[in-house]
Amino acid sequence: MASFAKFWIAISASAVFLWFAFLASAPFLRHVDSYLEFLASTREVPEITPFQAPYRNVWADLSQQETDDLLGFLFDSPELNLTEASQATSRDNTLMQLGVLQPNKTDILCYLNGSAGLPERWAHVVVAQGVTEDACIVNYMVGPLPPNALTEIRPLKYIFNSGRNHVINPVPDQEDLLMWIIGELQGVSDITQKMLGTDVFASPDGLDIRAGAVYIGNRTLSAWFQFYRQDSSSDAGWLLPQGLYFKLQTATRDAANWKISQWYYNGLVYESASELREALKRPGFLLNPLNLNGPWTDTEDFGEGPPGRELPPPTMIQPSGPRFKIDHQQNFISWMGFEFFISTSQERGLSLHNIRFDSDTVIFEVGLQEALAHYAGDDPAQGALAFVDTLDNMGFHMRNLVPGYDCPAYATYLSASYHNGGASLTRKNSICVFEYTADHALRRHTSDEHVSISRNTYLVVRSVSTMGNYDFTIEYIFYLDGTIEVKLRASGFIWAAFHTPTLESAKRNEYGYRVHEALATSMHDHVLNFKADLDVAGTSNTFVRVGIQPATVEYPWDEEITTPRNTMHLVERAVEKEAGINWPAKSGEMYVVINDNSTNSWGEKRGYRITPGTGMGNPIHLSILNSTALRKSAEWAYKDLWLVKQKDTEPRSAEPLNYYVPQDPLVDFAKFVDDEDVVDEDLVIYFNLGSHHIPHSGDIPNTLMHTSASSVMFTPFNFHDRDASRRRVQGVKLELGDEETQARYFGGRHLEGVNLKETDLEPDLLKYGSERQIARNMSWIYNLIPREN
Ligand SMILES: *[C@@H]1O[C@H](CO)[C@@H](O)[C@H](O)[C@H]1NC(C)=O
Ligand SMILES: *[C@@H]1O[C@H](CO)[C@@H](O)[C@H](O)[C@H]1NC(C)=O
Ligand SMILES: *[C@@H]1O[C@H](CO)[C@@H](O)[C@H](O)[C@H]1NC(C)=O
Ligand SMILES: *[C@@H]1O[C@H](CO)[C@@H](O)[C@H](O)[C@H]1NC(C)=O
Ligand SMILES: *[C@@H]1O[C@H](CO)[C@@H](O)[C@H](O)[C@H]1NC(C)=O
Ligand SMILES: *[C@@H]1O[C@H](CO)[C@@H](O)[C@H](O)[C@H]1NC(C)=O
Ligand SMILES: *[C@@H]1O[C@H](CO)[C@@H](O)[C@H](O)[C@H]1NC(C)=O
Ligand SMILES: [Cu+2]
Repeated sequence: MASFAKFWIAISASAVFLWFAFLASAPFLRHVDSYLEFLASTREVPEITPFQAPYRNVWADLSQQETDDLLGFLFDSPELNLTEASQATSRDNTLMQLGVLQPNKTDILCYLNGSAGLPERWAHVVVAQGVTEDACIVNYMVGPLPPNALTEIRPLKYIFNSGRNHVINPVPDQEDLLMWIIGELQGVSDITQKMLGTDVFASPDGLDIRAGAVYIGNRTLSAWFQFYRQDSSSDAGWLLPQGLYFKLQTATRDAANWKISQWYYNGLVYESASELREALKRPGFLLNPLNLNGPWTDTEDFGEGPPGRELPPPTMIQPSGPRFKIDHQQNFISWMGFEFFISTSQERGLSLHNIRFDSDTVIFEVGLQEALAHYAGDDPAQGALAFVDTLDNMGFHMRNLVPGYDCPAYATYLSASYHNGGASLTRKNSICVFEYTADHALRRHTSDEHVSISRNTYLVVRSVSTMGNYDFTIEYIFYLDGTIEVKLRASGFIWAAFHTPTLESAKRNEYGYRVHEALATSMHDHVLNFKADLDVAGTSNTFVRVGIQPATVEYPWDEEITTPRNTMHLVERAVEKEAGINWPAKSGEMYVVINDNSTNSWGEKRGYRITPGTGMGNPIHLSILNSTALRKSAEWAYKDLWLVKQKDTEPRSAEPLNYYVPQDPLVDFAKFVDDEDVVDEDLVIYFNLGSHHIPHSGDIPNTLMHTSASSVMFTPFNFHDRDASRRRVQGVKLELGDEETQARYFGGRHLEGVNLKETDLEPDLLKYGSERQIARNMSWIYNLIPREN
């Protein structure tokens, strides 16, 4: 095995990661890479008067103390029979991950209205069970958190409508399997040399393998793999697929039952390596061009550009510090009448809780549930790819944000900590919070006497999850009128396809476009599911569709016209049963969640409208019907939004481990929508963000964010007596007329106390060329650091 160990290192960390992005089960093999962070950016804003949340953050993930106490308890449990990750083999039981088990909403509401104390703290514990012959991944609930005489370990079932708390682990012995594959590929290096010009053992830029079509059966696994070039010179390995594929089949944990069964090249399937080898010897065997790396994959151009590129662009400043307040202990934020809590989960990233506006409840919980990318193509990789990214932990991969680029330099940066793979780790600066003033007004009006304009300033809470090739920027935006926007932007490297020029589908551009010598794009849908538990002025809500419809009406004042008047009107109807709903065609309807028992001063029911926001058109749902890859594991992907009744037993639409049991998922979202009444009920809206991504030459090297953005907005609708931004905006009213123009500022203005150096507004970039600046200590460190208390 010693020589294998060398190959193991030679095959590169990325090969290991990419493969396990699909088949992740051993956390120690997860993507702990050497991405760097900009420590110098840490910006703890000193609080002059400590700001305190009115309640405890009952949604917060486990603290270090809670984690330590819990670990002690778990490792003492004979039932779990855990082995420390550092000493474990795949035949032991190991702790995959730990996180808080969110308290039930019922208990939280009682705490918030004072009728009960703090909800009990429980943990959600995921164990990779390798001791038994049937390796499983098992979910437990453990609580009340130790130290507590009552702490117990229970199978966690109530949040899974399958009634099960475990899945069979399809690749329990990953390391053995990878070694085995490497051994097999060693035996065919003559083929890879001849067809791809190198082999998996070549250093530095040999071949990588990445899984495409994966079929998980009852203790069986079958997966097509594609060869990629490794890439030591840039980050662009994703753009270097090669045209050769092989199929791995395993049954049981015994290597005697593992085999490489088929090969695929140039549209043809070969039943074995020797069949392919024979074919290669035949005269006239067509070898396609190789897809080789070069400057074309570089994301940066450090060379010359158009005139002006070297000058500083405009930049925002925050002259008097943040205007929002944060309770850093409780992750509670208050800004301009908004109040909310933040929590992080290593699977799903950021969630916001108990969002109130001027003390009215608006959204009890909003957060990501799952991120799906579903591809199409006619090869065995692209043709069956479906990533569900919570499986590889969207929160854990919320990377360090770069001040001045990801968020304004003046933003407040927050960190998040997780327990994963036997260690407590902190992602520094993985969340940013800042105010920004848009380049356009929120409102304006000019008359003969006056012109009055209000600034559009909003608050952003942002994070970026980098899931292998792709970076998802997810943000929550708060506007001065009470609007809340959830926005997604995607960037990074596309998961590209090998361009096989002889195939008819390639000639027709059926799945994408040729973007380099031997590279094609492949169409895919990004569908990211979010939960929005709306509590519009309380929990008793109704979803109303307000149609904007043509009508023919006779009016008594219309005597001159002999036929009735063609016009339009509003037609309101409540949705009475749980349902999946698409955005209306031609924006012909408004969707409003109202509170039947709460009216404004004009007697109108108070509501919040749900509408596509500021992205590229309406957010999408999955184009594929009844996806073969997903089976029943992601039923939320098939409509734009869903309206269901809130239940403590249905806290999440998706579950990462669904990936392993697509036919019989732990959480089958379809079962949430079971015809229950939803009038005057506690409603939950699940909605999708995303896009049909049809990459073209402009996606090389990276996808751009302005065309990948999608958004949903929750905006007050008869919620107030008039526009609620009026009393919190800044603006100016100018008196017009013959006399000298007089300016009256409302909401404050920058007259005094703002002393900026010229260079604060326009930094002298020439300075950055000098030795002195280059010598500045930028303190780059690994982006994963041991958790601090
Ligand atoms: C506990 O796990 C070890 C391996 O880590 C195994 O040898 C032992 O049989 C297990 N004990 C029980 C009771 O399952
Ligand atoms: C939530 O409520 C369910 C019953 O609906 C119960 O089984 C479960 O233990 C509760 N969860 C927590 C964390 O208290
Ligand atoms: C507090 O909220 C709970 C859950 O909504 C409700 O059942 C209870 O009646 C409320 N109690 C008070 C005192 O408002
Ligand atoms: C899965 O296979 C095992 C034997 O390997 C068998 O005992 C079990 O019944 C099978 N389960 C299903 C659902 O087919
Ligand atoms: C809301 O109003 C309806 C009638 O409009 C009434 O039947 C119901 O009890 C009210 N609900 C609450 C929570 O006040
Ligand atoms: C989805 O596809 C599967 C497999 O082809 C089939 O068994 C099932 O009936 C289909 N379901 C629907 C709703 O079409
Ligand atoms: C740079 O800063 C880091 C942390 O602030 C410190 O540990 C390190 O020694 C510094 N390096 C130099 C060369 O000053
Ligand atoms: Cu994409």
